[in-house]
Amino acid sequence: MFKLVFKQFKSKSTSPDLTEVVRIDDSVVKGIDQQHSDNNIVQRILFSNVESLQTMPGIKSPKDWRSYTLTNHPGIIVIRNPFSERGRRYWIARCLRDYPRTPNIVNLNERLFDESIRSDWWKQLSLCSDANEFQRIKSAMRWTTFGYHHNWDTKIYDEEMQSPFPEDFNSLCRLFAQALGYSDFKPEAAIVNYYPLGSTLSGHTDHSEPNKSAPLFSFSFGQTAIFLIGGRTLEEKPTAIYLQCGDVMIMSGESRLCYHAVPRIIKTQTSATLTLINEDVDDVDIGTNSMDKDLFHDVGNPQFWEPFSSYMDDSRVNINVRQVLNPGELKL
Ligand SMILES: O=C(O)CCC(=O)C(=O)O
Repeated sequence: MFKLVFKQFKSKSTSPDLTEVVRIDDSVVKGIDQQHSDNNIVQRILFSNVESLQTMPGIKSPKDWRSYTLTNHPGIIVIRNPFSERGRRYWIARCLRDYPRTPNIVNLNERLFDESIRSDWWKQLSLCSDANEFQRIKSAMRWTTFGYHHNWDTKIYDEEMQSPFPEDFNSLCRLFAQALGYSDFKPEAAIVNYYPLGSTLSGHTDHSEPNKSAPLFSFSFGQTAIFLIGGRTLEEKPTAIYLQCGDVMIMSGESRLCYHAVPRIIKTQTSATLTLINEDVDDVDIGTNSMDKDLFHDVGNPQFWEPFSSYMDDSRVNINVRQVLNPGELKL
């Protein structure tokens, strides 16, 4: 059943029927829970400890977050875009410019791309003046990993295969983990997935982590994904939901080991290159979160932001974060 639904959404020859795709939107905010034909209900939830949370620049106040669960998929939580426009731009720029650099690992094949591209993809893309080569380099980037690197062949994490986990992103993950009551959550492995329009991610479960009970955090930016969340086997019919720019999805509890996939990316927005003037960035205290203050400032500048905006015009970026070690363990 999972594969059939995946195929229907993926199909290039027909437009998929989107009527059953769950849209988590403001009708729920007005107090009406959404009910879908398969009895899936989207319910708004409130976190109890938001008052005490120390938030970060670029994130809305936790008391204004809009968070939802799906009754048919216990453990799935979606926080609808808790980022400001500047915040979204900051994390997009980190994912494009910084995270695909050495010592992080990228998918780019050494037979097709030379070392300069594999060690600093965005820089080489920015320097490239040939339109065909630009497109080749741009569309080839599909993932980068940091922290513990997932070995896609053996599906095993290795103590020797790690690169530093960025401090700012560590702070971001911990903020959301704390909001959900997972104050001991340690972000230890991250995959940034790059999805040009037309790309997909097929059905899988994430079970390589020795720690399978810590939640998985997923941050989506750019164009909208149709995301399928199924059950523990491929027999169960998945639910399709939209993951939109800025959404934070958490796979916790029962859903942590469920099948999921991205069969389609839908273009829903044109990136804006407007100057951001509504936040006084110079007064923002970046220090405690180790954020890149210059970057946080620069993303408000249209010239600086233009290449990022242009990339996101036909792409989606997703950062997927896991805890690898069990509580109390210091290494694998
Ligand atoms: O792009 C997404 O939303 C899902 C990514 C994912 O499932 C993964 O990286 O394992």
